Amino acid sequence: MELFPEPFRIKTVEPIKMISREEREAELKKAGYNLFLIDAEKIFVDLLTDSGTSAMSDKQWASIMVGDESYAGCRNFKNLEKTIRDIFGFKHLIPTHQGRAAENILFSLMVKPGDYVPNNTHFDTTRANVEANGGVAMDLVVDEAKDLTSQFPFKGNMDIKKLENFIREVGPDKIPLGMITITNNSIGGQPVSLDNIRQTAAVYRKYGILFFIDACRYAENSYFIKTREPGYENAKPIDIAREIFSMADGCTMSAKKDALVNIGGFLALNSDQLFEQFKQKLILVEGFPTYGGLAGRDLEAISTGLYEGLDEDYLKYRIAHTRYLADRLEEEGVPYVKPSGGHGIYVDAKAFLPHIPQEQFPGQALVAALYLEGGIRSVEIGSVMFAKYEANGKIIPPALELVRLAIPRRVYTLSHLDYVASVFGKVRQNMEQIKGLKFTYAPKALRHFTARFKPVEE
Ligand code: P70
Repeated sequence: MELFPEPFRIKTVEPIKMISREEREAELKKAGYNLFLIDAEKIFVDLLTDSGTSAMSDKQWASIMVGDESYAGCRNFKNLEKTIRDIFGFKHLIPTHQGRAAENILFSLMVKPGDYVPNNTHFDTTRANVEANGGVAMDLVVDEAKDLTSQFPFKGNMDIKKLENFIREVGPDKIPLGMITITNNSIGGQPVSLDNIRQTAAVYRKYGILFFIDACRYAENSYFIKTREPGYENAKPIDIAREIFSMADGCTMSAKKDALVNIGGFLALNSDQLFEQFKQKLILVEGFPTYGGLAGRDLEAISTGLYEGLDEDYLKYRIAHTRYLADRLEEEGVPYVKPSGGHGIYVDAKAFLPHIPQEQFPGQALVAALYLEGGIRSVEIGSVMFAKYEANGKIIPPALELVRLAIPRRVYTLSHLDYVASVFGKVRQNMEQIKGLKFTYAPKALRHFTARFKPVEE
């Protein structure tokens, strides 16, 4: 296995502490077996998300110090606008406090009841924002995505045939915009090929549909294109990114991922007319157009982070680091979505805990077990997050029941990852004792954030 050591050294450390098993057990019960409801100080290795959890560089912290906090016309906005034009090529920038605020502005102005929005796979906040405006969020990912063991290099791809059939079926006038999410988070952080983005763009263009990219992990996606797509092995990630976005009309971005900051996002686009509308909405819900939902210092840290996130040495380390955890889990006999993704490993909870039926949330049960055994925080991406229900209340479970181990950028060392793999080994030894869960409280939308559970037999 080729390892690529961290292309940085550590200048500041943040102590973490392991509490006792008894304390962890009490914390779990108190939180209703929902790890979102446990205090971060009670966690040892936090793999809940790679979003907003990056370690900023010395240069990014220096950027914070050159923040210009003028209400209007701060220099950091100009700088970020320049960066966005350089990397993404879009004319207009709408800075928001995070990705979902960009989604809110985009969909609330473009989607009306009865509309459809196609995507390879909508992320949950994207889906919720489409649905909140009366739209239908349609997922049209390739079939390879459903085969967890397939080594297909671009499992995140859009199924181009399904996309075109879908547009014909509902009619392009019912589709105010089409999207693609890079990388495809919900199915395992799997990349989309440049060829597939090109074909997706061509289909949208053919039917006169605006094309927006959900760009959260575009840098990791660019690196996968470089290493997996013939013809790009000598291209720089930044040039691949430029090529990707040259095919789109705009993008939504959560800067909390590949821009390596702890808060921030944006919407970027070419249309002057849409920009005018989005800008008015931005003023209403976020702030004046030259800071949006952020402070000047945040805008500057994003500018710096966008370039660092595209650095080839950084990306080589990032992808090798994630693959290291995959290889260690493989040694422990843990089934996960193959090939390993960009920002995390997605464990197949249905295969790992075959004695727990889907209606008893095997993913959530595994999340709880990993915390109890080793103080690890992960997140369920399965029935808790995505199940639908028949009118009589019967569950319609999603195809996949996954547990995501998201890896914060530049934060954990290889020995943290070794530790995570060893905890899986221990959980496996006592697997039969792990019980399924049932809801004691479940809100209607985005329920995974606040739901509560208890073990089934209680
Ligand atoms: C994650 C976070 C956010 C996200 C995304 C894509 C492809 C938009 C957004 C929204 C959310 C999360 C999930 C579970 C636990 C904690 C956090 N993804 N599009 O970790 O962006 O969060 O900035 O509003 O992945 O995957 P934002």
